[in-house]
Amino acid sequence: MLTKKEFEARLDRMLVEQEQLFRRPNPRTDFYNGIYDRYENPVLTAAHAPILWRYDMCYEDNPNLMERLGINAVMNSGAVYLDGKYCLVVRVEGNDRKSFFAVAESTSPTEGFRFRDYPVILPDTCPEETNVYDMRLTQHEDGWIYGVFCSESKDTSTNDLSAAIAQAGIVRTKDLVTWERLPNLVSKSPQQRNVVLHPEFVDGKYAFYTRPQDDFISTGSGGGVCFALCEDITHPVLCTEEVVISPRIYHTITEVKNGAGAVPIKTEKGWIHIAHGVRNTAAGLRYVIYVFATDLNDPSKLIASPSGLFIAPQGEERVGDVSNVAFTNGAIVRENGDVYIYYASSDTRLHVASTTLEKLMDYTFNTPSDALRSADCVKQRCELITKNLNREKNV
Ligand code: M1P
Repeated sequence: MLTKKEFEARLDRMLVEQEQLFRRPNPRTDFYNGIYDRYENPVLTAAHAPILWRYDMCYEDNPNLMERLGINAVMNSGAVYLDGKYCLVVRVEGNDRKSFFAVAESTSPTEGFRFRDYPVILPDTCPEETNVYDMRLTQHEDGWIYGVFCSESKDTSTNDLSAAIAQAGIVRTKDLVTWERLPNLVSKSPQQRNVVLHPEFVDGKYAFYTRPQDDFISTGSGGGVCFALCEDITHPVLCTEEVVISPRIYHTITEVKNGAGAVPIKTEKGWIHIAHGVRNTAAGLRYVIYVFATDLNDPSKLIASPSGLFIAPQGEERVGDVSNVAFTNGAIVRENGDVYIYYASSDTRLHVASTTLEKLMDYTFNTPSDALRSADCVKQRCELITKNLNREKNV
């Protein structure tokens, strides 16, 4: 047991060390691909979870200063710029495996994020809901900020203890403080995850990007990221068929599954989507981030599909609770064209990559599409090589 003096000294030291972590600068790395920049440190980790969330600070009740409610991971985060701050609604996972949402904010897009004192208190309207995660934040033209997230419940129709059902939960807020819960999205699919609300009305209706799936893990007959409309968000039932806009394709980065990520970004050439794709390997599933674009006037129409992956986990990012995962569900676009993509690595920590609208558009609309066969990919690469060799001759 610690003496009271030792207890106070240890607590002070933990608070000082955490303050140093909050203030740690986060310079750009030397990584270069001309598309985006990477940063030296994650923007949030489990160590950023406030001490007051984890420790009982009362000497009489906790004389060993034990961590009572540990935090296991801090990851997939929705993102909005609000009242001069970069605001992240982060998936925080306790040592008990349950996830919850918490707002972390900073005046800088790449460092200095701190959690608010309390997690988000979602209205508890679904007694069967066991777990919530991966909120996408949409600043909708109707004036609300919507949060669409995965609401997970036990599948009681089977004896399989691990069987679960994923649905799209919906909340809305004006300030990220008070949240109104709406009913879960109703679609024809038995399960839904990675659902995103489009920021504008389409044909006067709300528009959702969905990811139908037959099973909790496997998408089965689900063909990829879909698009569908909904008349009334307070009674959210899809009123059109879910049409596939970014398909799963054999021997590509989306073969096993894919899912919408950040809210699509409006550009003069089309809506840019930053999503995730999953393939299988001998070492398990590999999640990478990819990009596609849809038509400005018809967001259900795919107009650009740059080949392959946009962000893959690198170095330490490759290791964590679920290794080999890069996953995004939030990006912030500033008025000056700066773009910040918040992505998690290996279901463990949260990072940022930065680019600009100009670069993102160049990448999206000028990167060749996947030629789908080795022979055709070689042809594609040879054309590039020939072009470059001719350039050298011409210089
Ligand atoms: O573990 C990787 C990711 O797995 C899920 O994504 P998907 O539904 O596409 O398989 C999500 O649960 C996500 O939270 C997680 O990061």
